[in-house]
Amino acid sequence: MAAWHRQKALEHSAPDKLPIATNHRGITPHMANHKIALIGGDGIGPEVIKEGVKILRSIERRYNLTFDFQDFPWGTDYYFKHGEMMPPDGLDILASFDSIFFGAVGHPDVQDHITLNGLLLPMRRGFDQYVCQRPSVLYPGVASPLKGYDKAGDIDMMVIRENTEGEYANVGGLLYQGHPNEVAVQAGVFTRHGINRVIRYSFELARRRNGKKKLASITKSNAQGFSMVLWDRIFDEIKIEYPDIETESLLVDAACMNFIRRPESFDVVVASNLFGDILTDIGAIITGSVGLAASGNINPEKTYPSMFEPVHGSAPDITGKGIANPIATILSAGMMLEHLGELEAAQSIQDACMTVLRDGETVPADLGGSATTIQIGTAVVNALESAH
Ligand code: GGG
Repeated sequence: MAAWHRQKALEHSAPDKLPIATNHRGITPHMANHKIALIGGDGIGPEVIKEGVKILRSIERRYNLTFDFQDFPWGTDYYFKHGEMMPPDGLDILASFDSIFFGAVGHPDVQDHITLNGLLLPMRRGFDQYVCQRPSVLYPGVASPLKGYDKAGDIDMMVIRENTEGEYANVGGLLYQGHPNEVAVQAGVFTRHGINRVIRYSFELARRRNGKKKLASITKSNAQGFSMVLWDRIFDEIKIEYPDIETESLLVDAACMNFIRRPESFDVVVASNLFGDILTDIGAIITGSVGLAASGNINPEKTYPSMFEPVHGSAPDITGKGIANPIATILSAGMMLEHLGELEAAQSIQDACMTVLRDGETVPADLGGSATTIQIGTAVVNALESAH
């Protein structure tokens, strides 16, 4: 494995590295057992989660840990039967788990705001997962569509998306619905508390990451003269405490151009909920495919379970064809183990994915190959097992 990657692999989630496995219930078991809620969700979600579980079962055989998985059939099929995406006590049920391993939401027959607000966003908000951490890394054996970026690590950034408020706050309403004078009001909610904590988290990450010691803050404060001016002001206040971190503040349109024009100049990037979502799609495509983009929705204090999911959605166009790339989900499982304090096991998942990508024998459809979802999962298990 390339040296850059070994250095980088374990820097994703917990602000304080935990040498011993712990969970948000404060339990530090002798032989760690982690209670994991599985929500495959919609479309290709269940297909990729199945491969993630396959890798985690292999981890159990190699490390001193076990997983108690419990499957929850929530999502749009549940909505068709019950009129809601999950039961009313869904979050209470999930609260007793150490982590949530999630696939995707979205169905062609239901408006996306219903599925998103019925399942994914309640978890992010209800469990105060205010950090959405999304690596955008050019992995070995993967081609970037950008000219001149051809070596592993040529692009290597971590985007931190504020995950509980901002443009996703779901505050607003409709007036005179269906009439010619219909009005929609959608408010963005930006609090000093919310901005402060996600920016601080990002500075801390920039400080401990083996990167360029840089943090870029992305807003649109020329047009959003209240909320994003507050964000810029808080960023300027906090940066004084981190003289070792080089900073830049960019408008989101410039940031989009620069992700393509000079992606190597970014290290850690912090942005609002919506801007972080858009920027990480660019980050995914310049590093090969959204099929490789992992993410963690993190409650850093571990008061509640965190949730790990691929960046991609339910992909109805390829659902059931068995060709979805499960690597984003498998890498998300690695981020989950890191958050749970299982650092060695997390590293081995990361290493196994890199081996498969570098070897180039089992290539998923989104990277130009013809390997099936199951074949890719099996290749990662084989890589993991042959490394031990
Ligand atoms: N696995 C991610 C997923 O299902 N995404 C669906 C989606 O629409 N997400 C919107 C968002 O994360 O903002």
